[in-house]
Amino acid sequence: MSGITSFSNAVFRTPKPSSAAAQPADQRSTMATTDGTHQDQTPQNPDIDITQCPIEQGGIEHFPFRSPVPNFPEERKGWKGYVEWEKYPGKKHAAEEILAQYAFPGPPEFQLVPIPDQNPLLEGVRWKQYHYAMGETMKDLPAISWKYVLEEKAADMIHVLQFPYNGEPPRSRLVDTAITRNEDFYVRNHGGVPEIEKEAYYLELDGLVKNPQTITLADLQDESKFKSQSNVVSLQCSGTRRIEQIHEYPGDGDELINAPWGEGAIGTARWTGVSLRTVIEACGGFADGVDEGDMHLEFYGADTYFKKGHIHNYVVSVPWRKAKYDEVLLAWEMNGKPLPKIHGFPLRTVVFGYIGARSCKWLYRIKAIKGPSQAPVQKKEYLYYTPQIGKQNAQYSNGFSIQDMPVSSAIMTPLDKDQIVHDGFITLRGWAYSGGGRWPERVEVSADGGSVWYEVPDERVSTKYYHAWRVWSCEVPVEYEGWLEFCVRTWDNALNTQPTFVRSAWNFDLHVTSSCHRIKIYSINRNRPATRARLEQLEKRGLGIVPITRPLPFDLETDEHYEQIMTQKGGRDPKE
Ligand SMILES: Nc1nc2c(c(=O)[nH]1)N[C@H]1C(S)=C(S)[C@@H](COP(=O)(O)O)O[C@H]1N2
Ligand SMILES: [Mo]
Repeated sequence: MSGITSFSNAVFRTPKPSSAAAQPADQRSTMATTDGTHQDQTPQNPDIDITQCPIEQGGIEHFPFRSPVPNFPEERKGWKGYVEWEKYPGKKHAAEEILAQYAFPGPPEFQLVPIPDQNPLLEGVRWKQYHYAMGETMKDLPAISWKYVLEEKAADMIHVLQFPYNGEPPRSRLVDTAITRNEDFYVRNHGGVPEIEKEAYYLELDGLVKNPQTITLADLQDESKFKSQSNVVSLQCSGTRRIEQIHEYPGDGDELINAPWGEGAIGTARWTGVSLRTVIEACGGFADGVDEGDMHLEFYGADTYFKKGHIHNYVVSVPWRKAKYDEVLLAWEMNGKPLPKIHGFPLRTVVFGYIGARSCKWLYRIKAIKGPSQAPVQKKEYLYYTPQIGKQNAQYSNGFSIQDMPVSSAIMTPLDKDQIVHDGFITLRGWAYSGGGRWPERVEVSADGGSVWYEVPDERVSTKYYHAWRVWSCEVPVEYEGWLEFCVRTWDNALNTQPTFVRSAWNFDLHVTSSCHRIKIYSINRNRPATRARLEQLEKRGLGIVPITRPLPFDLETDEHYEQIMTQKGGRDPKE
């Protein structure tokens, strides 16, 4: 090899459960073992006693608690499940030392192998165990959080992850109404649900404001102190429709894989609260000498978030530039009702037109800071990489930070792979949304994969708002039969539209799947004589035509008919 050291190409193939053991040892550690369990990947310090965590299930009864059981006290009376980490570096450190003594299971592989067909789809074993490991004040959070799912969410939610809870409603119901019912609104949690008593609630305002202060909920709700504001606003998780990227081109298997969302991680509500601007003004504005243009407002959520062996409260920020125009609400009401516990009771931020991640739930503190938050959710997550960036070269600084959501849409009925008997028209229903104060102007659907587009008539698209989606429905002419690819694309008022294919907008962290949403539909057109005859034949026998995968239990035609056609055709074979 002419004196040059040659490196053989390292090839990593999709693991098949039965072939896992045949992989070289260094690769085996990153994948599923034959019994379906997963090996730990956390490097361990050999000098300390490593407590092996059971990895098959997340039940507390199997957890190897340390003795004595740790106790990180709650910060405030009447705030169950709120442990303050950000103010106490020593406490963070102590908690992280405990975490390091466990061999937690690594993230499961659910991209190169299928996501299990069950509900909840994923359990979140390691997340439960991180919470158990923290002892007294946090060990019950997985159970408490699940209790609120059962109490506050619709019984038929698709539980994408049991803990931390991530769930989306059934597709059809989500677009029945332009305003989403609270029990159907998707939930995206990074930790457990804190239980905060309304009377015990207060909000801290500090950092670079002129007069730091604390404000109670009663103060915020007092019209003589703060004028309330109410807006229809959509929240969309930047992971919405991630499953399309996972299916076609898998990406980062970090905690993002715990939110393998379909098209339902979006919802719209009328939120009521006060504008963040008025609250900053009540603090006398920013401190002297501060350049308003640099300012961000950092939001602290009372839940606990574990990341790469570290422990945090949920912290994000938005620029003052956004808050200044009354586009950030401190909300206590969702559709005329107090915020559900799981949606941030008693107070959350609602940031209009931005990714859901900035709308901080269980808000306990707002700190005025220079520039964006350095907390991991803001700095290290919700980054958008180019397709050339991945595990091999990703850095926090070479992705951009996602704020405004782009224009996007989805077909919610029918569902992918549905087989539909129709009379020349198929009804599609869905949502269309654009962030950043833009709104869907035109929704277009196609029954042929995107060559011919039909405009959804304006009267079939719901009311427009600056900061909310529009739900739509449309009858599409469908002459052809067999598998057809239906798709939707939306134009917003700034003339933006959607990338054509998933691949056009693939990114390693699998965020913002904004490409045209595509579904495959099997079309059975009753207007066609042969189809009508076959349907009648089936009906006489009390049979249906779907699923098309089930074979017909009778001969496809009579021998007489076959002979007649063959005679017409001059036989099967040529004469000469
Ligand atoms: N405190 C806190 N706020 C949070 C989160 C969280 O885990 N903790 N998740 C964020 C994300 S990623 C989204 S998409 C929205 C979801 O809001 P919802 O659960 O009320 O629908 O909340 C955001 N606010
Ligand atoms: Mo999100």
